[in-house]
Amino acid sequence: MKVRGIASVCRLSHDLFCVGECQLKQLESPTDWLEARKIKTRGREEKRPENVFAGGWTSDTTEVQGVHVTRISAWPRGAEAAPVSFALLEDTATAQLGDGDVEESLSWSKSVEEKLPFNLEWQQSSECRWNFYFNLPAEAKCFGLGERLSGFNLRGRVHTLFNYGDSTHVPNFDPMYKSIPFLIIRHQGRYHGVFLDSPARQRWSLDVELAESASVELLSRRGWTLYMFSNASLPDLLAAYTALTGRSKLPPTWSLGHHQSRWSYPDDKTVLEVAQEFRARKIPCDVITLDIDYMDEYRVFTTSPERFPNFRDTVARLQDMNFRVVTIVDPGVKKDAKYFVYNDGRKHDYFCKKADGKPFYGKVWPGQSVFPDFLRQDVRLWWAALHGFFIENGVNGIWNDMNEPCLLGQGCPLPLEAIELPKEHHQLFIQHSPEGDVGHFEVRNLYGAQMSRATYEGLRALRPDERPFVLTRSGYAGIQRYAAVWLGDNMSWWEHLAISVPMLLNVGLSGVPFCGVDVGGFGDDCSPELLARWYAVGMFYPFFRNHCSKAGAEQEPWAFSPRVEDAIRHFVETRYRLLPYIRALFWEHVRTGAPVVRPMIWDYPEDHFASEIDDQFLFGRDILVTPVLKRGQTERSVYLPEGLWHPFDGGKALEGGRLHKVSFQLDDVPAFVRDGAIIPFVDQIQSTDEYELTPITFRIWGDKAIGLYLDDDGISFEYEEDGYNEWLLRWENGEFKSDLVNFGYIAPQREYYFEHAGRKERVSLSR
Ligand code: MIG
Repeated sequence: MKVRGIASVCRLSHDLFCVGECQLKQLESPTDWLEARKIKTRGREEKRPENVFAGGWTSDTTEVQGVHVTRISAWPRGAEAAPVSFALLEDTATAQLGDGDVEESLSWSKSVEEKLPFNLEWQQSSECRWNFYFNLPAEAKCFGLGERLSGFNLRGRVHTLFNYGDSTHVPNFDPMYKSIPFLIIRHQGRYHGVFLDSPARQRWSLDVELAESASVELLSRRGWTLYMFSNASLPDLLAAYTALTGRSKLPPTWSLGHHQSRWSYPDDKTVLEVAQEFRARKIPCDVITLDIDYMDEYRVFTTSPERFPNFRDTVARLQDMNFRVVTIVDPGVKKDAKYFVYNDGRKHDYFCKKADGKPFYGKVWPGQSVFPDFLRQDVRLWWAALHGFFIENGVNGIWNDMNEPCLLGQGCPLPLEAIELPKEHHQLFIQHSPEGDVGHFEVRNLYGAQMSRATYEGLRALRPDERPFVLTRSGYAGIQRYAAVWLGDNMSWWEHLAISVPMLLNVGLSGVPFCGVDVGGFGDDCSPELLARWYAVGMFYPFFRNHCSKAGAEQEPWAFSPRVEDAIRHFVETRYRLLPYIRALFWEHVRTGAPVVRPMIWDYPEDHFASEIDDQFLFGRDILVTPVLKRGQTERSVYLPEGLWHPFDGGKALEGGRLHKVSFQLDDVPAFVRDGAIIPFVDQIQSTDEYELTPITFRIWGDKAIGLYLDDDGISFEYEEDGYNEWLLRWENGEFKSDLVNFGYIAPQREYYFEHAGRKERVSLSR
């Protein structure tokens, strides 16, 4: 076997990229790139390429949250260390606007471990390519890796991590909007994690050849750091990973409500009508989202003088109806000599330039546009400050889109079959990393995350007493510190309803708790049945938003028949009634890094049968969601783990540890409650503005039960300074008891009740 030498490699990359960055060779998408790759690698699968590594490396270990972690950093010849990480809490490059984010430094001790778990080995096989190899025993399963268009177990295919936005999510579509290079391996009931911290393109091949082996190919001329977490329980592994990469703050309570969006409501009149419709029909809702058409010809930080002439007034009128407003902000800044953002950014040299020093222009909604270099602290500060525009107009939250960044009419900027990293001048543009200038592809996976970071830090500085709400499409490891995520342009297809479950499970296991997909589907036309069934799942998405593309048929909750509207109302109402429970789930994330939607193995690790299931999920410990995911289906088989499970909407409890055939009508909440749970329900409200004064009932399932009730102001950061209340709830011998755990928040008075088997009584919580 002949190993490709550096010279021929350069020729290959020259062939691929010599046409200039605007015409980079593009695949006829969707291409089965595996086929393409086989041609390029034929004869190479068997034997590893030669190791040309001549740089430096270190290895050390520590314990993070009780989990053993081995860290390896490597860098090529000529460099002095691996690049500064943007994923880690500790290192997060340069100064912060608000500190308090930085956890205590870990202490690492030098070690050269003989052998890493799964016999993990690494090498460098060309000046721009690193390889990692590890064993993947037949029985092992793989999870995590962020946003993957895949069932729960990621084995058996290749996963490319190179942020890319394409709206056709067909089954063989590979690189998605986000890249989170954290893989979880379940082996013999224990969990191991591999986190390869590099924002350059990675390709994880998870035993495609069925040879019990896996590999990662990283295309980079810089170094990297790899963390190997070994032999933990799944919750401990997440605690450790999120101790390194950070956790989400508690979201503002309003952001946990129901969001309504549309690309785009054309003008202020329509937006106000939609809002009024929610109130008139009594379908709870908290947020109206404004997509790109609220802007003045897609210029970011402006509003349309024709369609939203009194923007501040419109926002205020929505707020008078107890709505919040979230506006979209894209990274592309219109090239327009009369536009202040363009001029100001140009004056300060904030936009990315090509390798020859000339400005980089890319086509997005406003036409030719320039792109801020969000890796730079000064650029982030500038971008942060621009959000003063939204604050002045009363806008509540920001939605970051197109931040891979995505250029219109362009395919993936690095062809899928490329096995070399092109030279800087073929990497779209140059960015300024802490180590100096680098080609964009070296750091591409950071672009969206650093934009959302700028946004988050801007909102936090501009409105210090409020928890920011930022939603992003693109992201990298650690994105949970700055933003909630949605999974981009799905379709109004049953297949995309079904796949949302494993996709969100893997996003959650990648450290990002606040996630969802467009309810009803983004592209194509939704049907009445699909919309109702989608709401039945969506009410359990941590981020719960109905959103739809320009071309799609209307899919507001009332778009179809009264029957469908009634079903949806029931689901949305139930979502709102569960708010105290949902808030506690985010508390749990803050404390332990746990996701909000969890695979069944989270709580039933010994249950081998449960480890395969990805059409059901746990919504916290007490609720098992078992949705109907197929057209025309009214019955499905449900696997209940050990114990007794109560149908959510009432009825006879079922015994766990086996399969059941269960029927779910269009308006049934497809879920079960664990026997032994106490779940706080708030009385029906239409908006979270009514939350804090509304009575709460602790609903009890079973003869012996426990639960948790947490309260805080739902908006400020006081909870970080002890400004919250917490009770442990118990039900024993027909008696309800509450034990105060913490009291630091003076809450407005409200009434509390418990309810058990039809008996409802008022209670007062212990002080
Ligand atoms: O090129 O802003 O994924 O949610 O509605 C499409 C318009 C740009 C893509 C987002 C979608 C949004 C749309 N955007």
